[in-house]
Parts: sequence; C-alpha cells; structure tokens
Amino acid sequence: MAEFQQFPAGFLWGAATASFQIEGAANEDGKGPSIWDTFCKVPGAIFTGDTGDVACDHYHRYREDVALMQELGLGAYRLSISWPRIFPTGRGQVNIKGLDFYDRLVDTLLEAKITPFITLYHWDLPQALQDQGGWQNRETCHAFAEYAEVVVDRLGDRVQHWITHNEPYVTTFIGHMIGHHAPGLHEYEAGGQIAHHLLLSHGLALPAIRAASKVQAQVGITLSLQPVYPASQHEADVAEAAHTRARVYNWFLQPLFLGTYPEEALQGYDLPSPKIEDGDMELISAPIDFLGVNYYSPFRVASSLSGSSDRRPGAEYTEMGWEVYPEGLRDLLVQINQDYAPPALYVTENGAAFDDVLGEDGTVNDEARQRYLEGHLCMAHEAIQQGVPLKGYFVWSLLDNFEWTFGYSKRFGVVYVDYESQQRFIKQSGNWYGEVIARNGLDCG
Ligand code: GCO
Repeated sequence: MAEFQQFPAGFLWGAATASFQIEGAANEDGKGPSIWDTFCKVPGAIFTGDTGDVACDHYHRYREDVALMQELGLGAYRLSISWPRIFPTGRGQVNIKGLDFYDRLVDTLLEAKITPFITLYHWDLPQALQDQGGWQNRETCHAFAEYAEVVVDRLGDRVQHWITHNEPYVTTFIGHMIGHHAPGLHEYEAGGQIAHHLLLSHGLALPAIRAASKVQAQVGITLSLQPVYPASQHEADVAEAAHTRARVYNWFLQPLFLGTYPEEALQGYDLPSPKIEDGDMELISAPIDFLGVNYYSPFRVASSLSGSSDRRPGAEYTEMGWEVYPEGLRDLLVQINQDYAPPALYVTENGAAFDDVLGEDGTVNDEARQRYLEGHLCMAHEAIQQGVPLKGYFVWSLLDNFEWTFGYSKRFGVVYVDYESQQRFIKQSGNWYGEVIARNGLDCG
C-alpha cells in the first residue's frame, strides 16, 4: 500500500538546464563561438541540422522562465555558464556583457527565493581554445581556472553552490574518443590524457573558486554514473560487469576521492597512461563539498560468451531507448556512499524523454514521465533512509531543449516548449512535481 514518504527538512527540490541547450542568442552581446556552435555546422552531426542559435531563447526569456520555476515551487535551479560568453576569444579579454546576463539571472532567481547551482563547464568550450588544442592542451586547465575565478569574482557574493564540470566522462569518451559530440574528435588513444586534463582543471578551479567566493563556496563536480549489473549470473557476465564497473563507475570517482586512476579503466579501454605531473593528483583529490550524480539508466552487461541479453524482460524504455530502472538510483547512491563517502550528494540530473503531445487546451499528459520521476524519487528516499547524505534533487530538465546530437527531437522537460512560438506549457509531470515539492514528499508503494 502506498505510504507518504517525507523528505528531510531543507531538502532542495530543483530543476536543471545547460547554457547551450536553452540560451540561444548564439552571436549576441559579444559571445564568441563554442565548440558546439562549430559542431552543429558539421553536415550530418546533428539530427535534421538543428543548432543552438535560438534554442529556447532563454537568454531573452529568462524572466518568464524564472516565473515558471516559481510556479513549480522550485527551491533550486541548476544552470550552466557559457564560457565563450565570458571569454569570447578563449582567454584574456573578459566580455562584461556576458557576465551581466548571469548577474541579472542570478538576481532574478534570488528575488524568487530560488538557490542557484552554477555549473561552469557543461560542454561549450570556447572554439578559440579548441583551436589551441582544447582539452588535449594542458594550458586549457589554467584557462579554466582563470575563467572560474572571473565568474566567481562577479557572482560569488550571492552564489554559493558551484559545480566545476558536468560529466567529464562524456566529454572524454563521446567528445574525444568516438567523436559523436563536440569537438567531434576521433582521438581514441588520447582518452586518458583528456580525462586527466578535465580533472586537473577541476582541481585547479577548486582553490580559485574558494578564494574568490565571498559566501563560503560549496564546490562540487557532477559525474554521469551508472550502477553496473551483470545481465545474468553466468560467470562471463559477472566477470565482464566487474571490468565495465572500472570504466563507467570508478574512472572518475577514484581519482577524485582517492587520488589514483583505476588501472583497469585504462586497460579496459586499451588506453596509454596519461602524462601526470607532480602535484596533479593532490589537486584532483582535494576535498570537495558535494558530489553531483546524474542518473538516467543502469548499465547491464552481457558478455558475448554468455549469450545473455542486456534487455531486462518486461522493462520499460524511454524515447532515448534507455531502460527505466528506478532501483538503479538507490543502488548507485548507496554504492557511492559506501565506496567513497562524499560529504554530501545531490542528484544533479534525472529525468526522461518521452514523445509528448501538446493538447489543444495546452495540456501535456506525460503520464510516463510522471511515473518515471515518482519511481526515482521514492528510490532517492530509500537511499536517504539507508544513510546516504542526499541533500537535493534536480530534475532534467526544466524545459524541453536542445538534446545534443538529437537536436530538438527529444523532449526531457517538465515544461513543454513550442519552438515555433516559444510558448511554454507546464506538463502534467511539472504540476505533479510542484505538488511533491509543496508536500516535501510523495506516496511510495
Ligand atoms: C547530460 C547532460 C544533459 C542531457 C541529459 C539527457 O548530462 O548528459 O547533462 O545535457 O541533455 O543528460 O541526455
């Protein structure tokens, strides 16, 4: 029987977005091009040739969007900053108009009593830095720390929560090793070095953020993480799952918390060891205030030797083809807590794409998304009961938006965006989420 599950007092209920996915205004107020602006122009890179030029036009409609957040009752909002708005040429000259935008946005959020969580890197590297080698060039790590300092210098009297990177694993693997994301490189062998530079840039930014903050910054990093399950108890599946875990679970967690790379991760990908300079691992493993976890779907491992299928019988899949498995969120959070004991955790992304239809009356009956969120929130609650210091949850996403290579064809929002008119419509899941927030809990079976 369903029973009401109350979240701890002060639990933060939020929604997340990212600059490139919603802002638009690609060439306005002095913004320089990012690697995603460039990548979108590559023929065939993005579904139907979509770009981020207009996106959700959030750059101009941010007030309306904050009003929507207020209507939902959000306590927190995770946004990211477009680095090339601040440094159009990568390094050197600061574009004040870029900072002004985020200044206005932060003030609007604070007036609405919404706590901003700011991600500094959600994949839109200035093209000018890419032209100098991007994340393959160690200098980019220093450029990142400088950029972090400039941003925190401007906003750090009001913003307390900072996330250095979003999903460095995705940047490494999908962006640089297999080239499906910007910068679209196929430099498979460079994987270990890219990962190291991303982590090093995090390590260099940490003290820079803390020094520039005027309100005792809380700094963390967001990783894409999946619990790894063998598809069956067949020994080949079990063995392969253990190897997979080193790559998709430990590759970034272990250096951040223990200051070492899991050998198995590099071996598993058949990658040469990165060049590590003295002191790098100390910087990378300096204590953080929280870990951000993005969870969508589990990783099921079926070895070719077992003949098992990686599809769980009876499972539901989202429009992305991702298995819906709420228990995975609980398992993952409990596992991270056991293995690495971060001081605090936030689910910084969790959500689902479904084929939403806007009704003539302006409603979107996204029952499946509501069920998805319900399942995951109940499991988040279970994780808290099992001792996980989970402090907040951010649904991905506030708005339907630019879903990278899928363009605008996949809708993740709890708010529907009609891209032609740029009108917004709160979906059923959004209204439901608002009720959860108001009650600080929900009924779980
Ligand atoms: C991600 C990104 C988001 C995606 C979301 C859905 O972290 O992968 O943060 O930008 O849109 O995950 O794929």
